[in-house]
Amino acid sequence: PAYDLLIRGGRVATVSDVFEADVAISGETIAAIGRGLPGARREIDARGKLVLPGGVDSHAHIEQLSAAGIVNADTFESATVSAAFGGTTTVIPFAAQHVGMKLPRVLEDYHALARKGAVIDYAFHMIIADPTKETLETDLPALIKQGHGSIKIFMTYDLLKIEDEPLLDILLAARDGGAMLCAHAENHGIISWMVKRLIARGYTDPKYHAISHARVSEAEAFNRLIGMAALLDQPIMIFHVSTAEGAKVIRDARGQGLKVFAETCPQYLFLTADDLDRPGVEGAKWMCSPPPRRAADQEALWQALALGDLQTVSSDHAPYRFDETGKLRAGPNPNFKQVANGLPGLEVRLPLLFDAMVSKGRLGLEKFVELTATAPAKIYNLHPRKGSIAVGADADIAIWDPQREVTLSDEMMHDLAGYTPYAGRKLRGWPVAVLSRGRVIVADGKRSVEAGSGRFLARNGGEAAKPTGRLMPDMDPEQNFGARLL
Ligand code: DUC
Ligand code: ZN
Ligand code: ZN
Ligand code: ZN
Repeated sequence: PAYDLLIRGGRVATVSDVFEADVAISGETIAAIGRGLPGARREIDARGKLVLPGGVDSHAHIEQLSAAGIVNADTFESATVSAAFGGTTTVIPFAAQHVGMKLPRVLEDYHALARKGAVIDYAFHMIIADPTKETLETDLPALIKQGHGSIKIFMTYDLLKIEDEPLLDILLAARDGGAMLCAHAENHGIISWMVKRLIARGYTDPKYHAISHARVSEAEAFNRLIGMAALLDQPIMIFHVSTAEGAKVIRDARGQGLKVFAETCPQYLFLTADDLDRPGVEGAKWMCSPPPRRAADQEALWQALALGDLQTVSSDHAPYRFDETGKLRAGPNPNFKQVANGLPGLEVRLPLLFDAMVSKGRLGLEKFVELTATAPAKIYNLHPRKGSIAVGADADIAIWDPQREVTLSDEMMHDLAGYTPYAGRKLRGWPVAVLSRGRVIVADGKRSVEAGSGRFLARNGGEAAKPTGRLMPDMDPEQNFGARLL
């Protein structure tokens, strides 16, 4: 036979087209796309189904040690299996440095965990929490060259936050190495002040977590980060945009020609702060940072996705069990400040978006493919190997039944959080078979892939991480009395 596998008669979707075609696979890659392709050793009948690129989830916390010393609920195996069940075939989790840790060792440790457990392909963002001279001048350049083309920093969290001056050092190191700089951008002082005031006045329930992350803390930090990145002409990716004002800051920056990319997440499109308003401590299941906001923000974020101000929707998967090992680690009645932040979401990201975008028709199938696969693959320099159905690309494919109706429940999830924030929602459209590099890894609700078969994807920063070449006057020798600063 001409091919190893043929996906016959489905509707194929890319960012620009939807068309009926057979997709032929030889080995690990797509060998041909066309009508009436010749036989293969094996066929999958995809008539009535959609043949989509597997999702690329560019923001997920997996088996990650938090600064407070809690490891989240998943292993690389459970997290990537859950991703696969939801149609995602590439993930970019974090290799997280904490203060005092050497970055090369951090990367070795996360590589070892992923090598052992991952069932889909992966890259890493390197979290920098301790920007020493050694980290920035020796370790980081070497690690970027080894295929880690993106860095992440936090502007908040007591043990992780990077102040303005070291942030400039990190932006410069990213620029010198050609890496993307991703950021959790919230104003730390505003949040700390609000937390203390709320708790001192007895407002300790989970819902006050949403109030503590005052809306302005997001727009303020976006502005500050964008200003610093612009000073150095360094491209940035702003993670998890949650407010209308935050989206506007990004739109304005892009309007000025700055290389600012941004993502949002399903929790900001499908949840609001009211979801945290439940009896007792139950609302802790919906606590993440930034918090879900209001219906008007959801609308603003959809609009920003439609206009291209935001380019991707990632999960920010950060699973903690609702028990004494996770959310309730401080005891059965914690105040909101004592509850670990994060939601499980690797598995439901695509089905939630498919239901909203394709089944209910908001923005449509091509935009779904773009936001969930092609755009993140391009921004993080995994394209054309990942993120699209194209000849020569890895055969990472999700076959969707657009009519399958599923009611989400805690029990059906494959991650180890033990719950989904979306339980009870009825969705139409579900991935019924998922392939990674030509291997069927999930079909008809069954896993058929062994732990550790996912591969590391080495990449440099690529096109998205290249500076624009337009210098601010302060940094331009022709306009700053000849000073060479970059
Ligand atoms: N926010 C979360 O909700 N979880 C993980 C990390 C973060 O910043
Ligand atoms: Zn490495
Ligand atoms: Zn974050
Ligand atoms: Zn995150």
